[in-house]
Amino acid sequence: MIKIYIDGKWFDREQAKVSVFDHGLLYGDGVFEGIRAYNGRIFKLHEHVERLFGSAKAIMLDIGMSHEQMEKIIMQAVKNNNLKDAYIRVLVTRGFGDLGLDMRKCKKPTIVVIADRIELFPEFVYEQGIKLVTSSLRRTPHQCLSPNIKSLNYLNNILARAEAARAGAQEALLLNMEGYVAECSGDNIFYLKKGLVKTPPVWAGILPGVTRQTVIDLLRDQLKITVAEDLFTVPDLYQAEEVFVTGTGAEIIGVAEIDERKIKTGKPGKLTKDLTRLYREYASTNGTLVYETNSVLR
Ligand code: PXG
Repeated sequence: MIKIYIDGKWFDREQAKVSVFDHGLLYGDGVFEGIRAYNGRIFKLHEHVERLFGSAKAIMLDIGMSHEQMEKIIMQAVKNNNLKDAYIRVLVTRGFGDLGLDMRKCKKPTIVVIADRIELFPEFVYEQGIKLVTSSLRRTPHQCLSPNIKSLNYLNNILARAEAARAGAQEALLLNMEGYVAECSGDNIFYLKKGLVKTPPVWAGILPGVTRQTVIDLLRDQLKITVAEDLFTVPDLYQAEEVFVTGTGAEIIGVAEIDERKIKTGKPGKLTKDLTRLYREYASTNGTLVYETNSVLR
């Protein structure tokens, strides 16, 4: 069965391979996106493709096709696999080069699109919430590789996540170099206190999450709740009424505990639950339609 797109061709899972001389593998030199399809609709396709091209531009990587062409390939990847609900991973690496750092040796990028079944978090995660642990690692500052770029260099995040896992937590909380809360290893973070929701601003050193922006919009437009993009500290989170994380895979997950401090009752709060429901409704009805008629088999 045709499955995975690599540089204009479709490969079976086992045959989908890239060169060991690809700078994506040698140096993490590339960018990526994680996108979801709900019920035959790709959620926030334009936003993800926009961010992909923005990340590529920032690292001087010419993807060599238009946004529209990339969107078509992503849609085709979902179609070719007959998926309705899907997780889509798009990678653009610097491509095949030599063993040196010089990007000029890489003549064309490697483009990979994988559409797969989505591994959903079990429902109890949404019911019970997750534990966070403040990481000893800091989010890479703008002075280094900008955290605004979704690059293939994820080792900082992976090590932070491993540290959290060793402490029995599901996510790691990363601070910026100034000690303000930035985000989690693969999710953005929000909290509620006294009717006001806060999340760190993009300039604090975070990935501008597509889910983050969707949640900000839903809070403001649908729930009429004030959202401030503002700096805050870890104790602000300990003392919050509700804390939740957002991401393409996670959607909205409540935080039960941070560094062994229970958030209020230690269960996801009302706003978190309302948002999870609202977000799912929105995501399953608002994406780019993949199929002409929206009735396909999984
Ligand atoms: N921050 C970081 C550092 C991320 O990697 C998000 C926030 C949320 O962004 P979106 O656009 O998805 O709302 C991400 C998401 C995973 C996983 O398995 C998550 C991401 C990438 C790869 C894997 O949790 N990125």
